Amino acid sequence: MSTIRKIFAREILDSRALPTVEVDLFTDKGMFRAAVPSGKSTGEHEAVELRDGGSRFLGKGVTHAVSNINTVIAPALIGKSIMDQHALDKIMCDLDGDPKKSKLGTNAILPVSIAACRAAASERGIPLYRYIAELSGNSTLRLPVPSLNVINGGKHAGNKLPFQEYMIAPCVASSFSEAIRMGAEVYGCLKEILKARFGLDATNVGDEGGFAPPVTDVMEPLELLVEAIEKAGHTGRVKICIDPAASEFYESKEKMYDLGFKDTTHKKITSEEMQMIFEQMVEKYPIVSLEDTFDENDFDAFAKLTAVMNKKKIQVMGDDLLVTCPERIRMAVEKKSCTSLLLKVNQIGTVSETIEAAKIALDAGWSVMVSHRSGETEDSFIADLAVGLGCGQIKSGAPCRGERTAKYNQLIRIEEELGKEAIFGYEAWKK
Ligand code: 2PG
Ligand code: MG
Repeated sequence: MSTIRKIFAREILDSRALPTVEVDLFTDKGMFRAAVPSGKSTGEHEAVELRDGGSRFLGKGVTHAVSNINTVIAPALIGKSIMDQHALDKIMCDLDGDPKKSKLGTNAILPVSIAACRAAASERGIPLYRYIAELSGNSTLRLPVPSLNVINGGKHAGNKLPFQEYMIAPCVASSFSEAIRMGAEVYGCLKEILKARFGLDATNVGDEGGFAPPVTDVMEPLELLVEAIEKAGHTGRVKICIDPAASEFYESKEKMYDLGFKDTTHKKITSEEMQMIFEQMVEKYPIVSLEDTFDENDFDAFAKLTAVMNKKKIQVMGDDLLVTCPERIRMAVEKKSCTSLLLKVNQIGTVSETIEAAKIALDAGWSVMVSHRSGETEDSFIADLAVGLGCGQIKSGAPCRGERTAKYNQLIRIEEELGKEAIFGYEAWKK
């Protein structure tokens, strides 16, 4: 049985020119590498990402997290069997001692956890997605429906659009590669529409590779998407998902949402008015998923929306609300706040806890969407994670920019490898 021989961490760059952590983990089978992503519209309750402060990298350095791996985690894990993911993750959680991982940092623990998972898959002689399926007790490997974020706003873009993500989901496709082709075609048509309407500047892209056109009205991107879907010839087959990331413009003192928060206009509305916007949106546009529609602490507002959307079979998804945290997911199940979990590995910090969070949601009859972060690396772990969990949904940004396509391209390879065994996630989505 192979044991961990060496662990070495270094500081590398993410897709926003900010430092992040990369780890090389060695066993008898060779070297296994992993890197961590980083969010911008982060949830208040997420596990802690350690940043150095000071002037280096404008305070964003990760040398403390790197040193925690090289001097604290590595000595504790060297010599341990690679085959017990749960035990390895537990050692790291115990070394930290804080459920939010504030001592070592989630950016120190997670890359080791992921690299160990890769090493174990290699030890077993099976692909990573199959090993993840084994770890999670899942027997159905499934290629996920991609949600491609093609119009960026909120904190991810330099335009005035308050809502963060407008995604296209090519649900009605026969395979993942067909879905990606359809998504890329809509993306190309959207680019032409934006260029004709607003000029070439409007085709600049935001953090997740989506366009950042000069629009302010939250409905306008939906019009543009419907037009682009039609132009590409995919009406009825490509649906829409949105993530307003509402906590980013919630004013807790006044209990109001400021749709003019990137502007000086300040257009403040109540939670009830937000709900009305979502109800109007789903009436008029082919929306299938609504994520983070309210403030991250307002379980009740989510529950009111869920009561309406569940009847229409539109998923209400918690991201900042749930932060991939078992306790918060259980609370949302009890309060009927959502019907879907957005699953982010670095919100919780280990592979074992990520799988546990997904299982709680799936056991409650919810759907699960595996997600990237707005700051990413070339690491494609989440592609294998989505297939291994068999959850049927993933979001990894636009079909543009290498750190986004790294995940989609890995899914194309997995689909090819699975051949006839490949199942596309649309069936799971419909349920
Ligand atoms: C989100 C994510 C990813 P961030 O809100 O869903 O798209 O953004 O990584 O900035 O939290
Ligand atoms: Mg979100």
